[in-house]
Amino acid sequence: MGIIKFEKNPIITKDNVSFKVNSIFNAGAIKVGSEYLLVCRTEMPNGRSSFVLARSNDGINFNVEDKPCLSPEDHGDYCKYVEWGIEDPRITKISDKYYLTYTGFSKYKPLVILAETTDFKKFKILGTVTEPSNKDAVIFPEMINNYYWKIDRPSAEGNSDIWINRSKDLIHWGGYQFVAEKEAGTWEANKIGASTPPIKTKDGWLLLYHGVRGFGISYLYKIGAMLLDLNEPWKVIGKTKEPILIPDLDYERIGDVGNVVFTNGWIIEENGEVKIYYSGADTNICLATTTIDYLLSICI
Ligand code: BMA
Repeated sequence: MGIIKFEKNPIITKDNVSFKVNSIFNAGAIKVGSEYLLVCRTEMPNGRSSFVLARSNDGINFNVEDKPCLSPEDHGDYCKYVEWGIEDPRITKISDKYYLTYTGFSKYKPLVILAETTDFKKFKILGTVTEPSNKDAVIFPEMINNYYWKIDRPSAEGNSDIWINRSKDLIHWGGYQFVAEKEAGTWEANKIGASTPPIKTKDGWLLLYHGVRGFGISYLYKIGAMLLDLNEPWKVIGKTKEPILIPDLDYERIGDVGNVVFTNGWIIEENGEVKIYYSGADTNICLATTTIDYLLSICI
């Protein structure tokens, strides 16, 4: 079946937001009962981002709430690490709680913040879970070998590769291991990073990732998929040979940052259908659909 971009994309733009924003994009996604929730990044007119919740009964038509659900000033002791904004939330459900990992941006450079919620109204800020410079963090939905696992993307002296680490309590992390690096001379030649939280399949942990290549005077952001070993999740057992989503339509090419498709949220339906919520040109929220079977077939 491939990957199908929804014909009426984008599904959310700033016209759907009742308060003043510069843009709405890069949403974390989760289904709670029969309701689809997106925690969307809104860049405010001053250029700093907050999160706003959007709700839907069909995964396509969303209502954006009339005020942000989480803002930099809600971060108590951690405010100084998010002074320039909070960005790109990923959502993982573990037992009865929802965990958000997102970028805190400040003069200290990007790092990862962890927050928990049960209702998407009140958020408990659990704190910083990386040092700078690090972003693109996703948490696995269950323990593996008695540990929680987190993938992130430290930037080390020009390297921007995917690493994994583990924790007993989601707060203290260690056991850092390398997972995947960018591939020279390809669509992911400059940087890669995890996009969506991994989901468990019969063949391994499946996740989407983004690859970046400098091209002329700009960067092209595209999306691929990879498969990690079920018991040793630092081992890549499959990876798409080509990107699965590329910026080739006007709403992906034209905007605040042109030629970008970026995702940090997907929803897997019980029948194996996959809804990928992605953003075009850092300016809107779009939908693409596929299936787990198709993604597995192109990873292996
Ligand atoms: C990344 C992040 C994303 C953004 C992407 C493309 O580094 O900052 O928020 O969507 O760049 O500009």
